[in-house]
Amino acid sequence: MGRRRFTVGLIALSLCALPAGIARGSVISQWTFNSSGPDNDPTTGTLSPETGAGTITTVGGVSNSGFAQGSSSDASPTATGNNNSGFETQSYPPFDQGNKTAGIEIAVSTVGFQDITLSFEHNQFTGASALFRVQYSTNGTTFTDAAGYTGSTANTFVLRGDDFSAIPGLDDNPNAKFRIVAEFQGQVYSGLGGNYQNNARNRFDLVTVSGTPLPEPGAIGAAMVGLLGLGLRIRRR
Ligand SMILES: [Ca+2]
Ligand SMILES: [Ca+2]
Repeated sequence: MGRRRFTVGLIALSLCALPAGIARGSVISQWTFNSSGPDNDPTTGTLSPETGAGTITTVGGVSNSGFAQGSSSDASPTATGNNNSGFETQSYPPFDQGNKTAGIEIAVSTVGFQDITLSFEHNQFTGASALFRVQYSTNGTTFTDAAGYTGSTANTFVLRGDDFSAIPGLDDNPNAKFRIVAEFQGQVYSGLGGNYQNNARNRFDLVTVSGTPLPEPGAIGAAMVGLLGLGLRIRRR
């Protein structure tokens, strides 16, 4: 292959690859809760995201109960050894009060992304509310119900989440927030087993907000200039 043909081919290949790369969903922010400096101790962890930026806080009177063994699905390098943490919460309200108010809140700017998804692993302990509800907010203050789910097995991490690609208000939004809250349908306790215990724990791991990068005309132009420059450098060799 001649040098010029190689150069043109390289540029064409790169340009072809660009839209596919932009169309691929990617992680905006992810919490593994693992200590960033592995210490072989799951009871020490962090509420700082391992990837991206954002905050996780408890809401509705729920207490932060620290960190404990995380999900076996956590494949992060920081989970190696015995450093795989999950985030534990308790002190949920009585089942006839505070419906869909208590749980955790996740704030992540989705600026530059569309087709937002939230996924997480949830371990509901015996005595915890079986029902939980995902909620989202486009303004950071008012929340709208999204997917609900009912746990059936206590003390086991289960993958949960929702797809917000039909909610354009969450796209490219610095105020995007999500909540995962206990739901008491009809103010009746629906539990995983035994009696409701507001001190029953709910543990979370791998809280992940993903999206599809928005195509930026300026960035594509800059990429093209860069690729042309690369082609010229190769030609000069
Ligand atoms: Ca973890
Ligand atoms: Ca640790």
